[in-house]
Amino acid sequence: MAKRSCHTLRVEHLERPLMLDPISPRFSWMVEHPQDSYRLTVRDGNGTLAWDSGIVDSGQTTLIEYRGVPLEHDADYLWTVHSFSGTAEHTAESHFATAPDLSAWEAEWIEPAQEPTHREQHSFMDWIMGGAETSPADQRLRPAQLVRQELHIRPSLARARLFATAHGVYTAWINGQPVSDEVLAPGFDSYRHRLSVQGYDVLGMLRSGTNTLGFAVADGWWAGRIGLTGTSAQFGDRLALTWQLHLGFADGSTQVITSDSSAFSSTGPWNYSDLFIGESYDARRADESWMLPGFERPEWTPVRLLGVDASALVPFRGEPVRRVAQLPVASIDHRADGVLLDFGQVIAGRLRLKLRGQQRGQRITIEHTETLDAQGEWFQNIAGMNKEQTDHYICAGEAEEEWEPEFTFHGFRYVRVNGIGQLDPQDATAVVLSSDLEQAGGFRTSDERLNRLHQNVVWSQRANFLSIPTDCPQRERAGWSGDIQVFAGAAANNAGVYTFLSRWLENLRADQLPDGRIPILSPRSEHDAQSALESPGLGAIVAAAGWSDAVAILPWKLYERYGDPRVLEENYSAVRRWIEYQAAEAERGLPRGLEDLKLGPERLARQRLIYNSGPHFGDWLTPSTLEGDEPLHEAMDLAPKLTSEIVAPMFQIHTLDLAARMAEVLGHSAHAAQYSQRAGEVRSAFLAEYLGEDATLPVALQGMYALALGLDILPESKRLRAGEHLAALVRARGQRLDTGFLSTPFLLDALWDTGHQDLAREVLWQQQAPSWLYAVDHGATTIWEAWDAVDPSGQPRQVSMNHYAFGCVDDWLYRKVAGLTPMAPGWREARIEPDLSCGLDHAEAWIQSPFGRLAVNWKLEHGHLSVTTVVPFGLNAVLKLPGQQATLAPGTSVHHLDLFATAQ
Ligand code: RAM
Repeated sequence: MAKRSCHTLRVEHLERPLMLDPISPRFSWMVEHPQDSYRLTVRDGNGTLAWDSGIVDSGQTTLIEYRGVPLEHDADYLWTVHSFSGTAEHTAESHFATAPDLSAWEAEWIEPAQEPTHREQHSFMDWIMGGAETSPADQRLRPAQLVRQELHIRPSLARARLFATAHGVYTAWINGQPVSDEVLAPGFDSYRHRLSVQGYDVLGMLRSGTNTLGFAVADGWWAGRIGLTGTSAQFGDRLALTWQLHLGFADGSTQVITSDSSAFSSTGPWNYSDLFIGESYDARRADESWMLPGFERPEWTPVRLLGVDASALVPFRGEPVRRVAQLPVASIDHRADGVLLDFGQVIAGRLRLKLRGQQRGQRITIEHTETLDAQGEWFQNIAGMNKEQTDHYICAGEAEEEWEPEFTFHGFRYVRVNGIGQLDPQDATAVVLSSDLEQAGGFRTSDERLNRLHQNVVWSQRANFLSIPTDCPQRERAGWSGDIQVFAGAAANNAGVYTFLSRWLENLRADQLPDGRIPILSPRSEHDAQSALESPGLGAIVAAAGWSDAVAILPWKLYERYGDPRVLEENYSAVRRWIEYQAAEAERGLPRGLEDLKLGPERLARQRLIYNSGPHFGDWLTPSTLEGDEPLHEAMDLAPKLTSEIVAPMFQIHTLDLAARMAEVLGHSAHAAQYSQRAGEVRSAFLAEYLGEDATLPVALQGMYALALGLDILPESKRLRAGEHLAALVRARGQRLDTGFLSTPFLLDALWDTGHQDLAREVLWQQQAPSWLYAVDHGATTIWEAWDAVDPSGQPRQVSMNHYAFGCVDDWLYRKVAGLTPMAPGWREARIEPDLSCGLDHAEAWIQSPFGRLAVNWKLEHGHLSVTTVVPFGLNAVLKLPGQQATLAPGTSVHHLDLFATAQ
């Protein structure tokens, strides 16, 4: 394939976006030549020039801001880049479209005739006590709704955009054809504040004359069972839709058709459809003629009009959920308890089934689970509290029929099908659902276990980047801020996450409380808020150290990886408010042990600076705290009790440090100075209160030292000694890690940076639990929530098998094992320094940087090292090998080194 000299054209990080905010978008492209200057032009749909940058003497290829005439809403643009290199000119062009002006939304909300969904209010305590009683699915669930409206279209249509959203999740069709390949639109948002509107190009689907716009809408995140407690109707208990069709004609005229009183609704083939519980579909009632013009049935009822309300509407930003892969059956077993299918991989998705010659009315039941038990028998690792994960299909009785659920998904590797008789494995496919992000990295080595570990991370990322970043795709599917905060670095290596995470941050900010608290999860419903008020213990937590700090950590990570300061700008004031909340809490509260003591004025002053009170998750799930005989829910309390007082101030300091850096980048130098000063003061107070003479911390856990080192809390003079304490703790556990959620991302670096490189390698290669390779050796295909989710005999526990948090180690694999490290924001500078003593003969990795592909491939053979690197134009890379350092030219380079010679 010929090399394209100018390629990967993006606007606001997206290729050809359709719903762009028309305010000063930024353009980026990639080049295969040294660029001396560029020229950008933007033309509107009529070919009129909206902006001509003129020739700009600059090598810049990323995030160049639009400076033309104000862009229109709901308009199409063509943009062209001319990139000059010497006497050569390279050009490329692309398109983008802007979102309609949602403040001028004129369509009514329409509500299908429906019974409101059954409200179940389960509490955190119900969950702790082993699950609330739930009745059978068909008693508590209701059908999805169909809505149809006929449209009369004039001839000479030249442009057609459908904009739509729902209370619920929807699929739309025009004349029987789906308007897009999106799944579960409009996605999950903090609906009270934000509801995403999708835009679809539907020109090719409409014809002049009568057309039918059809929708199916189901409970989804809006009204269905979601979250840890599986409570229903957390945002509303009724389904509704609103949409506008914007038409442009050849003569230049335009027309807007909206959802209105001419729409009719009915139930269709779905008995019920719930995001968590599953779907029940009666194919005998499937009749696609409702999607076509001319359909009339007396049982269809007019919709109810609810008026216009655009207050929460926002243009959808980012990549929608799609069917991103399909997996064939890896093995099949016809057993007495049903046909057992193994897809060989834990995923989030659903089953597509082809059925042949089934009797009309035959009921097929499809159950899902992530693991079998040690004997290979059916085992539900997540059960109770509306987590059935079971679909039902009632056959139409045709010679051949095919079904895939529409409005649900499951976390699974194994499926048990009942009611089917013989099943040909060719007839079953696992459909993988995920937000459709670009793959942006790869990693491979000469060791299959490490490769599997990396693949496990990628799969957990795929399964949990589903509309929002979630903890797990079966039990909670909640946007836990701590989980994504620790995983963001790894995530950004594997996929283009900028827009996906920026959109989630919009939700997080929308959910910020008036007092500045950033919630532990987002989207956060009224039910979440209410149950925190009513719960004891951990259930009462609203904001927490290391979780809430995601509001600062995530933007900073994104800035580091993508070099885009806008994410800092967007989140800066939310960070400031969170910092003020922490300061106020520090002032108000003392840790439990000090409450009754009479503190001298100096200590009191120090304590008043440190955010070290209140309930937190602390270094959540620290392994040694879970080893006692207590029931799990009590044991889970231990890490928070032991570690919160130290962990919370460390994150307070870290967030102050980040705020100072954010302020610096954003040009708020007075703030930057204030925040560094405050960080210094809190740091000194913390060290005076908690750091012992010999660099000890009051809690002898690996995580405390890993955090103190990783978050740069300690003075330089104490770092090495603290590193020794950490190393001693690691050795005392037999070279096994004993870190929780918050500290795990820092453990290997903390050891490495304080001179314990061999120990870091041993922890990485460790095979006894807790360790990463233990899971790999025990058949994991995703990252587990608990290090010992499967015991040495193969018996699984009732925990999530698909939790990406501990997959944060993937960042280490890219940075240290392969050696790709970003050194300046947006990979403008990179260091390539593989760990040649990591125990491998070969490792390779690539990253899609904002400038293009950066890659390394190193091989060791009999002491001879060869390193091949690929560096894109615009990125400055240095290769560091034992005893030498080289600045790399753009393109491919090969370096050879005789390591025996270097060692002498
Ligand atoms: C669990 C979630 C998540 C974690 C919280 C504290 O229930 O699965 O991973 O962030 O608790």
